[in-house]
Amino acid sequence: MSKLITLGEYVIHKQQDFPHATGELSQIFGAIRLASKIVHREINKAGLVDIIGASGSDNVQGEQQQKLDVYANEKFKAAMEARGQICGMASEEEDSFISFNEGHSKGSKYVLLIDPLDGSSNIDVNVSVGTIFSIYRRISPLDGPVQLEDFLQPGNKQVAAGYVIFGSSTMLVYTTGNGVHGFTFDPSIGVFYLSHENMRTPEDGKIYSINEGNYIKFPQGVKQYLKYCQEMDPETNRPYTSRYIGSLVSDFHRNMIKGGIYMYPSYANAPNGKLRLLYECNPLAWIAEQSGGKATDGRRRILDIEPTELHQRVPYYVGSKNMVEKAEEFLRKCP
Ligand code: AHM
Ligand code: MG
Repeated sequence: MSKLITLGEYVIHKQQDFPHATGELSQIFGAIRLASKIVHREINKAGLVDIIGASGSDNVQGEQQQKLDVYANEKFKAAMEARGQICGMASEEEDSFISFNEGHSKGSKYVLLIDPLDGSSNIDVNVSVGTIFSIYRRISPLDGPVQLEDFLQPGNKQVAAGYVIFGSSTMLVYTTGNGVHGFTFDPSIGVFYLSHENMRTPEDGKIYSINEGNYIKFPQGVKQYLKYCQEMDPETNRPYTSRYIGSLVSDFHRNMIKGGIYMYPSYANAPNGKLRLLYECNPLAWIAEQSGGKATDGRRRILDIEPTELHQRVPYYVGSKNMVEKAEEFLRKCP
């Protein structure tokens, strides 16, 4: 019989795995859990109430925000600020980082980086979206204000990372460096249950995910890798299957479970691609590695890239180890 364990219980139980176990991680997860439930509720009634549609304001990347982006950002911010374990937060929806360095957050050791609602343009058409988060230990002195350098740390310094997928069911998946664990939300009682302990991704896969509409602009190596994916070779299970939702968390989650590669390469007028290193690529790269997969920018390990700015973008290849290595091979030959 399966055991009934909640996310809250599991995090407390696993607290000893956390490098600096003082109970703070479970409180931070408490905040993430609460905000996720609120966002879940809002997303699920998006078709019923007049909340969907562009809010009219642009984010720092010049893209139109949906109302639920703003809503999710506000809820995560409020939940974090109320706890006091996070001294600052950087969000894809904010121009610069926010400091909570007042009152009970003064002297707290962690910063949060978050994409509060990734793929939000999908909400209007009832397609899955996700929240992606990442937690670092601050490096500036605890008695001073939180600094930009606290947020510009390479992904290999993350102490926790995860995502929430708002799909046919809502799931929260996280790692603290001891495997990847998934929890499924039961909305009737408001609880995340442990449903996927120690998630592993297959070393080989059959799915490739990329926006092929940009084909003409892709680097030569990517074009050749795509041709490789589409060629017939029963020995290597090719041709592969093409699947692209256009919602990173959903594409990533499916590929992690089934085996596959997600790619967002550089292209003609976007030398660094589209995805953001700090809010999207690093947390998912760590989860990929922790589940046995790989994440690179085509040459370098994503987690070793030293960030220089908050909203930095990076080409992204993530998923099953052998598939990512094969794509890299094509990129090396033909950058
Ligand atoms: P967003 O953060 O503005 O939502 O953009 C990120 C999203 C990802 O979820 C998705 O994989 C990608 O953008 C899709 O981009 P495109 O439409 O160019 O394929
Ligand atoms: Mg995003």
